[in-house]
Amino acid sequence: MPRAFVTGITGQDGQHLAELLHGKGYDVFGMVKGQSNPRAQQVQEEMPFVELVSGDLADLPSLVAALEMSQPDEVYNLGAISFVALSFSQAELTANITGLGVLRMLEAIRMVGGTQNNPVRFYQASSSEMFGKVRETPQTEMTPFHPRSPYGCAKVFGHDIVVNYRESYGLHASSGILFNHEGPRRGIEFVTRKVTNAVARIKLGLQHELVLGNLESKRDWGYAGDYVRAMWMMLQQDEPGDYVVATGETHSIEELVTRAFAEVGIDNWGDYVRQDPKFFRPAEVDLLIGDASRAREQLGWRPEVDFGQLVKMMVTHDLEHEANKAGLAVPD
Ligand code: GDR
Repeated sequence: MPRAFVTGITGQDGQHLAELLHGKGYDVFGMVKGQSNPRAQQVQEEMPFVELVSGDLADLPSLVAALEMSQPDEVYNLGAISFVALSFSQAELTANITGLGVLRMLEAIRMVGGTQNNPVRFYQASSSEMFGKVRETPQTEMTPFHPRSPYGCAKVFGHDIVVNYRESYGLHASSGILFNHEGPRRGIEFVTRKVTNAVARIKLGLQHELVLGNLESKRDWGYAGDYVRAMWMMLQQDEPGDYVVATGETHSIEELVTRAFAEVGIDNWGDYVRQDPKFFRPAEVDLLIGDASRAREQLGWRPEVDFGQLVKMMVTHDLEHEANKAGLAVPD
């Protein structure tokens, strides 16, 4: 059985990836940090097949020990401080975990490394946030980076160090430059889930207002379940490389809000939505649209869920979830 080691197992992508790998017959090891981490317990209940291993991206010896224990064929580094807004107030922590954490993971792989005939393969979760103030549209693997947040800067370092270790030490190390990817497992702090959850609660009469930041910003949103497939595909290639993973479509926050409310039959969404400058960011990225031609042609990857299906999936999930929690019937 192949063995995979995943950091960020408690996050949205970690869970989707663990399910995918388990379905393919992998032994899945998930790294969790801290003492009695409540999210670790949740992962264990929802995905009992995952073997949890303790470790922290801030602590190289713990990464070495985790790899020695799990002896993986593939390592997926999904762990990060991933909320862009938070990175402005915790910039140093973000640089340490999201940036230097990648370097530590690569060093741990060099130390433990697998066998010469079967070296460990590495996946790094790079991000469209690296493009920031975009130099061209749509963005490809060749588009220069101009990050607009401490998070984006840390991801650029992570991306560059993967390229450097690949070129310096011949590691099978690949990066997926993933554009926004969402789903019912998305954290409530991200705009899609914040919106779909609020829409469900407003429909159920549990909430009366949705307070947002910039309604004009635009994103290329896909479904997380589709995107983890691309991660796995990258590590099955003979040669490592970098791939943009995106839908090639962009939508504004306003369009997202309109669609989500329409799903529950509310057209006058303006009556429920208020903007508050506290949700605006000190700097915003420009128009993000990804060109995933390379992933399509070399990996044979294609997204299966489009924007409309994604919003519907998330609203439907949140309606059921919130109704169950409150002991209410799910509206038709
Ligand atoms: P993003 O995701 O920063 O693109 O990073 P997020 O959903 O947080 O923001 C998307 C856009 O929505 C605007 N916005 C709001 N955002 C939040 N969170 N809350 C609000 O109330 C709100 N109102 C408007 C933001 O200004 C922004 O323009 C995500 C993360 O998953 C990263 O880790 C990942 O690398 C990138 O996607 C690709």
